[in-house]
Amino acid sequence: MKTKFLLLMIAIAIFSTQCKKGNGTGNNGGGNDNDTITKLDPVETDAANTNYPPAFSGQTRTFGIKTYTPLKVDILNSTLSNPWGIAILPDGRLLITQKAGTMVILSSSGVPEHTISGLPAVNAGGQGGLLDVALDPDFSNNRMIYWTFAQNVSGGTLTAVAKGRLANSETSIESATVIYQAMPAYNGTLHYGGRLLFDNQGYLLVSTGERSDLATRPLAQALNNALGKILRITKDGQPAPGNPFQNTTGALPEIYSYGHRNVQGMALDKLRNVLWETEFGPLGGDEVNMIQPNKNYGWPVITYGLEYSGATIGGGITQKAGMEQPVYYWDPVVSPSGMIFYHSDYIPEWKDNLLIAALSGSHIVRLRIVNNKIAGEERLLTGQGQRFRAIAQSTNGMVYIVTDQGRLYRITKQ
Ligand SMILES: [Ca+2]
Repeated sequence: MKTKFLLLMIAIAIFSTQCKKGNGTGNNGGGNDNDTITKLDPVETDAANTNYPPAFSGQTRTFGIKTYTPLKVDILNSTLSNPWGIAILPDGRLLITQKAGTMVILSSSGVPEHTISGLPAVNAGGQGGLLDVALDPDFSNNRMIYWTFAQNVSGGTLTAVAKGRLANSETSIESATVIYQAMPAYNGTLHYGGRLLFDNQGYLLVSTGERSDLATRPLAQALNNALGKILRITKDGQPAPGNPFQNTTGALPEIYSYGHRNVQGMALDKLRNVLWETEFGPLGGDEVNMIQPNKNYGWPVITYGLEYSGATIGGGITQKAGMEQPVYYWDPVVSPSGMIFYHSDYIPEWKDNLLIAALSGSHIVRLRIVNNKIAGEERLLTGQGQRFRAIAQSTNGMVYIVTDQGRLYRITKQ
């Protein structure tokens, strides 16, 4: 009898372990054969713009998922002016960039405290302006911050990276210095990319765009320029050690990956050291990519989108040897902007998921990841009528979001 009881307990223990594995919320690494999540209808119900077939099952319009944790959504502030990027200070307050060229500091409950002006001049036309901001990994000691912006230079504009020290008064940046310029300049105000974050080695990852026009598009495929790339640089703007093309003749040594259109979302899965990226497609074909150094992400040779006229792009192909497939794509587009890889246990259902701020989609995308594929999509904050621009997570797992209309949202648990 005792033996039977013991065996039963062991069986329960094993079953319990298996269930935990099967319910893995993110699980980039291990297997996940017991996928017990409730699979709903795909969230997208509108007609696609193209009839391109996906490269694999689940690459677009995966099944829908739902968050069951009761959430509380607060609008903490409605007076921001075209906010673009968010960094959360070590004390939980928010440092937010505004497109026209200022930063603001708000309390963790959204009360404005300081406005920071006097930054190097930005070109705020079109999609330009003051873009993203990132804190130095050693910010608590050195108060250094890094930001991206559209800069006027000879020959047009470009995506630039600057750094400086946040003054103790929190009303200015001391010793502001431009550390990197993504060349060549171009006379236009579209597709600057501009997302900025630190990798696990303490180097800056910077995204750029290909400046949109037919004339500049092919530069995304060439390694002799910084357009349509993800770049990896030191805090002084130099190519980071270990970059993939540092020994390639004619290639810029700061290039990390290439063949991108307009990358406005980057997020690091710090635990597994995986870089996730979103980029805007044309008519259809917004992408989520898992970025590996030296890889070619295809634009403008392969794409799941069309020209806005409806014409095909390039040869009208979606796959080519030597070019990476997006992990996921949207048609019609949602305009994916800022993104986080949600690390916290605070909202357990979201752990190891991607949360993406969608502009034209007017919602927050939640993507569940299983074995480096997307397995489940949810739309959050629908019906708000907002263009969601940037998203950040506090160390305790609360989520902050800003919109083009000037709102600051916070998501907590009820
Ligand atoms: Ca691509």
